[in-house]
Amino acid sequence: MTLDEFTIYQTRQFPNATGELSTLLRDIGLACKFINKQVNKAGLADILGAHGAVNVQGEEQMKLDVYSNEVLINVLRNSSECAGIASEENDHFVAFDDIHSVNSKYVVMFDPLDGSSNIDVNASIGTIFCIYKRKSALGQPCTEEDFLQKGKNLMAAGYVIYGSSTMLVYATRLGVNGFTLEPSVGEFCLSHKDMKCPENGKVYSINQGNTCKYDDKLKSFLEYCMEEDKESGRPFSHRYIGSMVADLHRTLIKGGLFMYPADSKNPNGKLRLIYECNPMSYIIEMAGGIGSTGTQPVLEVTPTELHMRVPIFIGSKKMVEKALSLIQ
Ligand code: AHM
Ligand code: MG
Repeated sequence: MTLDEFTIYQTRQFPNATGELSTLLRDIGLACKFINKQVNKAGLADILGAHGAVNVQGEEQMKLDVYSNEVLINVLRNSSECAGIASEENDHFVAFDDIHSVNSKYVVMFDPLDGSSNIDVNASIGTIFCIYKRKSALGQPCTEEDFLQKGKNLMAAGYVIYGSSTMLVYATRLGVNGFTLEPSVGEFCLSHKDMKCPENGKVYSINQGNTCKYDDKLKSFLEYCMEEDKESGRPFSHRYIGSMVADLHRTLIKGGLFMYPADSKNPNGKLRLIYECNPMSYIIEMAGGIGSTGTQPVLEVTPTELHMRVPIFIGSKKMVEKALSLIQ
């Protein structure tokens, strides 16, 4: 079943559903297929002309994250279902002001190419996105309040991982499903139905090089992760790719705990609430896991500005609960 067929099948279960969300998901999937094509060619940049160079048409070649941002914006601008976007790459949100867009119900937020520093070493990277129903009145361009909503209001969230294969994983209240790109026909096909994050896990994921900047409670939780305990299977394994999509894709499938905490230099951590933490928390929570800032559920945080950052502890329910009990 393709992504399109699956979303239409889901829509049919609800007599009042209009299919607008399905259309949006298809458009995001389309943009990600363009991005995927460029990501696959990334290693050829030096052969085809380094980024920043001028190509045969005389156009300057764009860096991949800038390219990904533009593709998503252009595809969504042409979508009949998107009133506006906010992107990690842009300082401000973009309200589409054509006649179709001002009457569209949804706004989309995204991080077009998360973990882009990993491109140079051929490690997995990803696109993260989420969709809200706008709060402002239809018929007008969308406004900032449409983007500053709590994560718990999300209609859908997802990511695309550009890895050994390319996969789109998306969540709605009906559950989480994964689609693998079949490159020869260019379709995302259902490969991981009704994904669940294992209740427990044995892998913790954090930039442990920052330990000197962590507070004592977090340091003692990390010591707990490294202590021997046969019953719980500790010491746990430590895995950290430095690409949130890749680290959380593993966590969703195999279980585990991913953390980007506050530290003495960054009191709110590094990761952005509306482009990274909210969508990932929504996906993990719809799969049965937990996403927390350490003091409250990520999905309960009221965003005060578009690029706000929050600390995050996310993954298997039992591992997050254990971490919270030791750090709070
Ligand atoms: P980016 O949005 O600039 O790519 O940064 C986000 C990335 C995440 O994918 C990853 O979890 C984190 O930054 C890694 O940061 P660090 O290198 O500080 O561990
Ligand atoms: Mg990012």
